[in-house]
Amino acid sequence: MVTKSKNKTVQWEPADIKAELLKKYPPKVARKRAKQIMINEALENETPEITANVRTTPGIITMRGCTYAGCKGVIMGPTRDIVNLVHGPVGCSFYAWLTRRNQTSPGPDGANYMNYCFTTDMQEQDIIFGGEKKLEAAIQEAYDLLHPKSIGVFATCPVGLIGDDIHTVTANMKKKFGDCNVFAFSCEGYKGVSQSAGHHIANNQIFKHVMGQNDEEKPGKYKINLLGEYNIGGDGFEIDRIFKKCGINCIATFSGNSTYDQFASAHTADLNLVMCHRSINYVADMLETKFGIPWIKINFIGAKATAKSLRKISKYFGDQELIDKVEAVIAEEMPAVDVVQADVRSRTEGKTAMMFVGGSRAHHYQELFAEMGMKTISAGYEFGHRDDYEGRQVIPGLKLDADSRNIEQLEIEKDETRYNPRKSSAELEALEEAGYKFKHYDGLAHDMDKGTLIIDDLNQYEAEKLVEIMKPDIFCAGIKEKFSIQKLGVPMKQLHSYDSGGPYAGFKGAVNFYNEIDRLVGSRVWSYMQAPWQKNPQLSATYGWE
Ligand code: CFM
Repeated sequence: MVTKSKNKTVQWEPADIKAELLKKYPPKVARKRAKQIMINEALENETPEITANVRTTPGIITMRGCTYAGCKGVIMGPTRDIVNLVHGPVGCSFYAWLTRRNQTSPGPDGANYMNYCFTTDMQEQDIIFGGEKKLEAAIQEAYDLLHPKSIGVFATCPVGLIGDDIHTVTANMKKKFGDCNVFAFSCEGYKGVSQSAGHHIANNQIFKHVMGQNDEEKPGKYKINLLGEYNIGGDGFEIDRIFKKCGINCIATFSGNSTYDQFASAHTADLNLVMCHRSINYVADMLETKFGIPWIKINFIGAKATAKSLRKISKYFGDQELIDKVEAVIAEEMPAVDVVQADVRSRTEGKTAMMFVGGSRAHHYQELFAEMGMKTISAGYEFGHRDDYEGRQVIPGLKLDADSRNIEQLEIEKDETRYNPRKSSAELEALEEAGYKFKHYDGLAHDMDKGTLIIDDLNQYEAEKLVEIMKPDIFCAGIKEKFSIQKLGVPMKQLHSYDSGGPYAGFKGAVNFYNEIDRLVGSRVWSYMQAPWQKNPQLSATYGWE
């Protein structure tokens, strides 16, 4: 394949690159990694299989985080009025506190505990004699100080190792208080192979302990929940702005800018929108089984994707008033987007991008780059599962290994009194016949070109190799990768934290993104990264084993 950008023509064959990435590994590791590096090719009507959601080989510097990070940081971090109490050493507590850029706007009650770091500060003596008493005292202290609606307790690795019974402690405290929902998460860092297990543990507990607690009808005609949107860099604020303009009522967001009451009322919505498929798709399934709420996949990253998603929502409700309103909003928002898009495109057209982010973003952001005329030549997830790569049709055939068995699968049944199908089966069928897709996600491979490289759980070594060989115009990942990539002379954009930028969702977000990427790929600063002695070495040497 040949990729062209303004100043260079790079020739590469995907199979050669794959071989080069694997060359340095011992044979056993190379065999395993080979299955996680997929050359995207259109087989007859199907996507080639990739190995995903498996343990990282020890010794490899993975980009992944731990299960506790996925539970405490990702899913529960953005909710402002549940006290997040970490049972564990202060390092784990502090690290997971405000390190992810989810924003919030405290409501009229002002309850916002996100600015506090709550921890039991476990010491050696607690590890030896047990930490349950200390945990009980910490819950009591948080309750006395703040009188929150709810307290969530998070287990770090030592808690699981010594066997503290956090669920009994929290159940007792809940009973004692009477007006505070106290519950716990067994989300020890080692519990799964990545953050993904932590998402599942968090979502299961919210489903069991909070959802369905408030039956009060919420006002509004078009009631939705937004699942898998975490308000990073204010993305959720932009999406909320658009919803409000269209007259769409968001009952609960999981979990950007959310509150306890939103979760408790989520079962009163009439449609679930799934944004980040990886972190929450099973919750949409559970809400459908228990309460009868259908779900669709949407994406608000990219202006076109936003318009498409809004049209999907209005089509579901089928009300002409909403359909017209959505069209009017799109017509009003798009011109400003188009102006900036046309301008930056004159400079960004034909440039190349790589993106390796935890889950959905490595897929969603390809839309924004495509709007700028940029091509994604390689992408992958830190912890996506096969369905995130290949599409949901592979789910029934997924093999359950020991690690996935470790994560509780809830058996959900229809709620006896509150199950209420939002559409009759005839209505659902009519929509499907008109091309509407429920519970549908094609995955990342489907949207990538033939010959691109899709790599699961990319590591530090492979990232550098890939950049050296393919020389993309921009590389997107996280803080751990940022500086090593910049040192290779390639601009780097963080797609987890947005490098303090954002929002990038919705219409206004798209404009922000175009402008920032334009500046990054157009900057010459990274070409000055080579020090004089690297260009003209006066001494050269090799290692003894080379
Ligand atoms: Fe979903 Fe996320 Fe992502 Fe994710 Fe994450 Fe994130 Fe992410 Mo960082 S929930 S999978 S666990 S879209 S924190 S907001 S950016 S790795 S790609």
